[in-house]
Amino acid sequence: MKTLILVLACMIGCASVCLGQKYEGSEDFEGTTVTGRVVWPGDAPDPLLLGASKNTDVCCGEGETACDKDSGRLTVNPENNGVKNCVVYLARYALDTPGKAFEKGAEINQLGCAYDPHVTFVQVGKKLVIRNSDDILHNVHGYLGNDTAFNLAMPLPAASKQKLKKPGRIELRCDAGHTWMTAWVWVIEHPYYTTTDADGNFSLSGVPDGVYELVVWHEGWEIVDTLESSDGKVTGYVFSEPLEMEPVEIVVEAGEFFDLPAEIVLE
Ligand SMILES: [Cu+2]
Repeated sequence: MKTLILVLACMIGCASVCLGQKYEGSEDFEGTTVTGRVVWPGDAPDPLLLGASKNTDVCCGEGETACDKDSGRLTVNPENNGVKNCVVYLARYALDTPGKAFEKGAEINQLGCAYDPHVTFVQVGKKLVIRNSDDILHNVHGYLGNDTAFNLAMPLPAASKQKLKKPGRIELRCDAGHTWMTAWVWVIEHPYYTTTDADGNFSLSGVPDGVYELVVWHEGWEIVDTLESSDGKVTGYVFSEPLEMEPVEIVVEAGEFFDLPAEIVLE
């Protein structure tokens, strides 16, 4: 009997996944705006800079032979300790809960040998446009875990469109020797995802009434290993694992705003 109950519970639990449940929002849905802030504990650290020595005319500046590039992997505001580019989202959102409208393609640009934006979101099945605005070869390699989601050589100023069908976090790296270039594309199934701004603030609009687990995620910012070729050239970095914080339970009830009562400390 216990087994039967367990099986039934599992069947109900996975029904949305098994049936290919899709989120459907509506234009006239209002909901509540959830706001909050993510801060760094203690003194603000410097950004993680990585050395650049390839295509330096474009990547560093005309006539330069080397420079340090901001990896974008850790950006803490020294004035207020706000942490930029944390991903804040409602975990385990039931996709059959009606909410705000959701049509989300995305675009990433490669300019000056950096990805812009550093973190972005694209809806499952929608288009991700990747541009190369530099007049040199970039090779965008997207990793979904250990798997390759796409791998695009982009030799000239050009654009490519990708339709991403699998939800998850894709890490971008440049396979054209630009070891400092990394970024993240989250392929998402509902609209309740956002990033923190330069002051660490975030805002999730149009949230329906309900009890949610709000999760803060930050990519790994420490260098665990440096990969080198036989002649001592840096060929890549292994970064520390992303930090996914304990979920914060929030209860959203009808109202225009819900401000988290305390700052979330990234630790
Ligand atoms: Cu590149």
